[in-house]
Amino acid sequence: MVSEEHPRYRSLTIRDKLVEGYEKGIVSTHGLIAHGRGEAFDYLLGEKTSDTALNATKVACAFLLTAKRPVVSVNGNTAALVAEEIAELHVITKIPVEINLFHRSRERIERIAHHLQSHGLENILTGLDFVELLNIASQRAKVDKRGIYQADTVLAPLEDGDRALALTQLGKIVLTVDLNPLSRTALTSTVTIVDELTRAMKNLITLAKYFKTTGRMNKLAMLKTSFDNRENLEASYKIMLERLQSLVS
Ligand code: PTJ
Repeated sequence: MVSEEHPRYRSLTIRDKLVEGYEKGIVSTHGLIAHGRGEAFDYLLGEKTSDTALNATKVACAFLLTAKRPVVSVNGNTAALVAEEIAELHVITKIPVEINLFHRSRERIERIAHHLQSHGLENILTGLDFVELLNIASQRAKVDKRGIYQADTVLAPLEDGDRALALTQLGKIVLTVDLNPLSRTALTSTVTIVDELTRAMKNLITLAKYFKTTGRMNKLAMLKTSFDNRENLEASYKIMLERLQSLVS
């Protein structure tokens, strides 16, 4: 157990969650490596949510709440880190949740489904009844017939570049959370939240609750049209560069 007094308590707690997920067969070995890459970028962000990221989260929330057929796509890392938040978002928005894996196996799908169920999530789309999308060269091509296949908007945190591109080519709105503003996923998605997943999901939930309960849904259309993903990415990149410069000067 890490002490709360430890200066890197939050970061170490997140690592603990991933390791636990790995030991339960939810997170892939590759997922641990992917997290390490994310951590390096988060270090440059100062391990906090920037205004730029919060703005992107607002816009992603606008797309999710105004979509006709939205879906949340969950992989191993996402299930391990934010199962509780995924379940809470589902309670607030009723958006279906689909398991979609890069390193796909029936066993991992079942373990992730069980993990999500243990956080209260029901009616999970497992992707076992799937359609194979032709423009994706990985196991991620297998999408649930009732989920991503029919969706107009997909929230896919920690996505890989191929699928982000393929989904946008199919005319879908792709919303992602990725700490690396230079990744192909970040560059090809409709909205990229450059923030750590656990922070981004908490903000997304707060915003979804706000828009749902205050009846400010009329603001959502404007949020969507005034957003430029490239500009937002450049702003995140600049925050990281400035922090690097301040560390070396
Ligand atoms: O569970 P599976 O089989 O579907 O596999 C999931 C992984 C994450 C292994 C797979 O999607 C993958 O290989 O992803 P990539 O291509 O490594 O991309 C992951 C991206 O997420 C990288 O750009 C990381 O910087 C970023 N990232 C990692 N951890 C976090 C993160 N972004 C936000 N929050 C994090 N905690």
